[in-house]
Amino acid sequence: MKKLAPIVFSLMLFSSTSFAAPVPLRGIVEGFYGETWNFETRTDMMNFCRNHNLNAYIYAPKDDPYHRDKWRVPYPTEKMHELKNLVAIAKQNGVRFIFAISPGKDLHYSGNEGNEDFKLLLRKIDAVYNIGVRNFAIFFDDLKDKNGKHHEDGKKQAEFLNKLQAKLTERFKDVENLITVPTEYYRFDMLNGHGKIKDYTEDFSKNLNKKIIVLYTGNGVVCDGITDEDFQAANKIYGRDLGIWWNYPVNDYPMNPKGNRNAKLALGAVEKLPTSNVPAIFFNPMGQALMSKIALATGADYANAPNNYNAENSWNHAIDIQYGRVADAMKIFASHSRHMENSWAKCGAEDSPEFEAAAHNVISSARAGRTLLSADELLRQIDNMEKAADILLENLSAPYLKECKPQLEQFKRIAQADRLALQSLQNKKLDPKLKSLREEIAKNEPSAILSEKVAVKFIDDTINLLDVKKKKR
Ligand code: 14T
Repeated sequence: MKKLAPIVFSLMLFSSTSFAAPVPLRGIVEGFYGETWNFETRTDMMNFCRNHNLNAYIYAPKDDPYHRDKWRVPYPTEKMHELKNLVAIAKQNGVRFIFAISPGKDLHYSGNEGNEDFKLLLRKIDAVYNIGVRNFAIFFDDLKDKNGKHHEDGKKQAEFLNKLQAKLTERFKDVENLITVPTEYYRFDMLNGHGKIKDYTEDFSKNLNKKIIVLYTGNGVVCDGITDEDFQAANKIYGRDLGIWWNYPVNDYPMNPKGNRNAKLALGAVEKLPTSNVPAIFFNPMGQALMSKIALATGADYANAPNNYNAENSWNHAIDIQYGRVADAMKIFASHSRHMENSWAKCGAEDSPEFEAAAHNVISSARAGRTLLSADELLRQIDNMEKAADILLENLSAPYLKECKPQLEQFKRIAQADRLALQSLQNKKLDPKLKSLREEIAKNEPSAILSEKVAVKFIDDTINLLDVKKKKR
């Protein structure tokens, strides 16, 4: 028995994962706008990658001036030294450190200026090669003007990358193939109004060396999953299997006209990703690194076995592992902070479907003037929400609170307002404190958003239903 157990165990493991090969290149792309991660955070993330069997990290912070705006300028000595340490730490953790440059804003492709720029880019790459980097990426994303137009030439970009690829293989025997993001990097931007492939994408995809890995973000920039059909359609446009740059849990875009960047935490699982043939996937995280780890751990589960991935199980497991004795509280909080949606973005599971269901019953029975349906169930949830907020505010360590305190405090206000709303519906009379509490919530919305279409909506629905002044008009 003692000898058999490991065999049986490995057979079980094998049979449950045999149809799901891992995504070959899988990891994190530090590719968000706003304050870049610091050395300690990046070090911690390398360790996280090892623990979750992620094998790549792309260095592409939009607000590192030497990555994008000042791409021609060499890194200052101190920065170089820090990068060198980081590259070594990545290596120790079995993580490829992929260094990205975004030169598209003002890169010249031809003539003397083109030759000069090519040299400057090589100089920049050389310096990073010398500190141990063996993987490079060139990104051409976000080059649109105010009118949403770009002026890029796909053929010139592709030829530039081909030339760079050739130069790197000739010069260094140990450099891996280039990775790129085109200027039209989501499927609906690769097509014109009639579904025809646009010139830029046609030229770029046709001319680009097939060895170069191309990343895209799905049908949109931040989109509600990539079905296998969507994925095949995008691959067909490109004549190769595309890698994925997945924009979840990134939260660097405002969630409403008044909201700041980073106001809503994306604490859900990654979901709705293709089940096979993905050559590479990189998850773009939040500036809030610790809070990103729930989604990133689920992303690692996906990338290690795309075909066996279960978002719900993975999400529960990730929170259990990361939050220990406060895991139950975290699950309640996180379930109200998963769905990212604004006028152009949509990603992540709906916020608390349990609350939504109970609140729907309460509101519709109240509107019909009947005895409230599901009132006990809703009250139970509201109690748990307020308790969860208190438990987390009291027990999370300082680094965690630094990333989520405004949202936890907002969550507590929302729960308290939900309680007043439910009481008001039961008394068929608006509690005067409810409106001031709602205003307090609104005051904090620029910096803390969650459950806006669920637990906050219940407050608004209640006020709309019971506010006599509003009704009489
Ligand atoms: F490179 C790309 F694949 C990509 O996603 N680029 C940016 C990325 O750096 C950013 O973190 C992400 C989420 O905001 O989306 C891209 O940036 C955009 C794109 C837009 F169309 C930001 C705002 C937009 F309206």
